[in-house]
Amino acid sequence: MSLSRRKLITTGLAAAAGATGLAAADRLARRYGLIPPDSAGIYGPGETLTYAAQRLLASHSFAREFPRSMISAAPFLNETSPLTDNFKRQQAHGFSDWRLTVDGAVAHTASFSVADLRALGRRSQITEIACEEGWSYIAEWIGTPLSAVLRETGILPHARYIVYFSDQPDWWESIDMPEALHPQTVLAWGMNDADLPVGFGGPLRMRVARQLGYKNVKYITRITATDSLKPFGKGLGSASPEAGYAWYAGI
Ligand SMILES: Nc1nc2c(c(=O)[nH]1)N[C@H]1C(S)=C(S)[C@@H](COP(=O)(O)O)O[C@H]1N2
Ligand SMILES: [Mo]
Repeated sequence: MSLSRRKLITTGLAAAAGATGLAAADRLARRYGLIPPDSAGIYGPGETLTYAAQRLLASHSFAREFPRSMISAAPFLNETSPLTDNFKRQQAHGFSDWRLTVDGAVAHTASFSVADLRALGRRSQITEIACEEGWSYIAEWIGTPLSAVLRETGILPHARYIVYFSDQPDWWESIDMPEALHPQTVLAWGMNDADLPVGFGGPLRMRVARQLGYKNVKYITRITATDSLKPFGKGLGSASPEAGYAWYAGI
């Protein structure tokens, strides 16, 4: 989309929201296919406006990267749900049996060990992760770009979202293809020049640098490409809208 066209639509969205309310913005966003999967609830029109405006204005933007001197000394260890028995078994084997399954709208289903992923590609970036509850920290994340994994499996033209699942059954999220293919979206296996600690999601964590903490699911075991989020959970795109948080959590 050209910049002038993007500007026109964005201006239209803002004007529509101001003049006739969010419903008009919603109709406009709908016409351009900028509808997030959680658009039907009470906050739906607001979510649509945020997502549509962000996608039009900032789809080529990068999360801020920091100098090494700004890495947080002792980042707060967020409490997570209990680790499963399966996880503890794998941990006892140094995660050598950990597998990431990639399936759905891909040219061929595949399964990767963490070593396989390391061999596929590496990106390191110093970024800030922020929880919706207010705290944040800066760390270096090292991982394989999700785009490199999807290049390996091939991705079918109708794929619109990547859904990703944790070994912790309550944790799953999804992102759209622009976010999935963004260079700062990585499957992280390292942090601050060491293996990613279990407390921070090791052995494998989705690091979506441009979105809030909860999109950064820990203990990733499966990703699936899909044209629709309706079949997953309550059909709202991820666990977060089911709990009252926005599916699109851009920062
Ligand atoms: N599997 C799993 N992933 C998760 C969580 C969790 O409890 N389990 N918490 C999420 C939330 S709400 C935040 S803010 C970040 C916290 O990341 P941190 O522990 O690196 O600070 O992880 C996210 N990913
Ligand atoms: Mo969070």
